[in-house]
Amino acid sequence: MAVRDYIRKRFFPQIWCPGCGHGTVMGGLIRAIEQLGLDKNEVVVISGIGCSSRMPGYLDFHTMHTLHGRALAFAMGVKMGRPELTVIVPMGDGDAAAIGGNHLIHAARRNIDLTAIVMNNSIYGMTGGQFSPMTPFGDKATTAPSGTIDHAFDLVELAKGSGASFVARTTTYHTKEMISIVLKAIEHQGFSMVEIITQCPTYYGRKNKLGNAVDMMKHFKEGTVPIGSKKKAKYPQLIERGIFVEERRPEYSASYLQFLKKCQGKQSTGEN
Ligand SMILES: Cc1ncc(C[n+]2csc(CCOP(=O)(O)OP(=O)(O)O)c2C)c(N)n1
Ligand code: SF4
Repeated sequence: MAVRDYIRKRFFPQIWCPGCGHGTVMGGLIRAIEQLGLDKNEVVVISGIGCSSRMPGYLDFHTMHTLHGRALAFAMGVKMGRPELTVIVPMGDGDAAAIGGNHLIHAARRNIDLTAIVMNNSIYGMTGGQFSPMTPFGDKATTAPSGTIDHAFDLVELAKGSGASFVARTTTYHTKEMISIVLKAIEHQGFSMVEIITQCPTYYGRKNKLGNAVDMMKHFKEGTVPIGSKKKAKYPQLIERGIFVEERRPEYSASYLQFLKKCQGKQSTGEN
């Protein structure tokens, strides 16, 4: 199938600004699903609210557009009810790390088989450029005209520390790497968190004088290195990309089914 076969053309043109990275992420996700050969009926894409969260509207799978920050809670309900489905959750950095931060850490702790794709553009795009928990210290936003005094999360470390069994980071510049990482994340049986560093030229780029979308993507090229690169030792400010964690651990929806069977067995034998 071609990329257009996975798109709901009736909802085009899409809402994203020219140069926004969210479309590149959507293209990467479609290519990963296509390469995996998944049937459209097997895939559910669930989002909250935000520019990034508009994605399910354009994708021709089973989709849900829910509440800001709560996508993982809805996704967990779907996965528990229909564990055979592949559930993918596109999120913004505000959606995932601010209002939805609690859902993120607990989904990771439980190791439920969901794929969280966090589009980190370092800002709240949809609501006009407020700073998010991923805005770097000192950077500007509409709510921090002189620079934020908050320190940003390292989303990879947060997911690792919370128990996610697949944790990765890539950028919208590194599209081939993005497709291969998203594909592995979907294949992985357990909670996967993929941070994709992406550009919001309209707010974060403009407020911080980072140039246009191409300039911002050049920055992703120059400011990141593959995990284990020697350059990182010399220039510690470089951000690492790649797969940080890939481990097999008991998956939550499967453990729950096993637990149910065990309880039902006890009931039929009259055990407590
Ligand atoms: C409960 C609730 N609080 C706040 C909002 C307003 N709101 C909508 S989207 C958004 C932030 C979006 O930023 P992010 O999640 O980073 O995604 P982006 O738009 O940058 O892709 C906010 C605060 C809302 N819709 N619901
Ligand atoms: S405001 Fe930013 S995040 Fe939202 S569509 Fe425009 S460029 Fe993308």
